[in-house]
Amino acid sequence: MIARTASALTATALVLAATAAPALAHVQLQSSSPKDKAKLSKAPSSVSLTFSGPIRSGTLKVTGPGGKKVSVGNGGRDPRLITRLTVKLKPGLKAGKYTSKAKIVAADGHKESWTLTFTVRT
Ligand SMILES: [Cu+2]
Repeated sequence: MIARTASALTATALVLAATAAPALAHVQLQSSSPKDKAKLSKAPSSVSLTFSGPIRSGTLKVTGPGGKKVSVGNGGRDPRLITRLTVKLKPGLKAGKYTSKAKIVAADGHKESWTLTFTVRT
């Protein structure tokens, strides 16, 4: 009985491992707020990137006109959502182009990075 259960579990584990393998490929960026290359009439108060899978950790830095850093701290994984990286922005962003640089360590241990932009028109 125990042996049968064990082999059934092993078979299940093998099937799960085989089907899970593609899902464990590098995480993809699924969405972001603001969207990449967005043109906004109102300055956002935060930037977040949502991935196709869980992340272990990450940093998110946003710079604006003149290369000035406008994000508060280094950002990090959203405490409420393990697939999201987020950072708050300083209030009152001026008009101009902003660049968000994200670096993450995915749950599979792989390091990935993304660069997105948005423009504030005020
Ligand atoms: Cu990976």
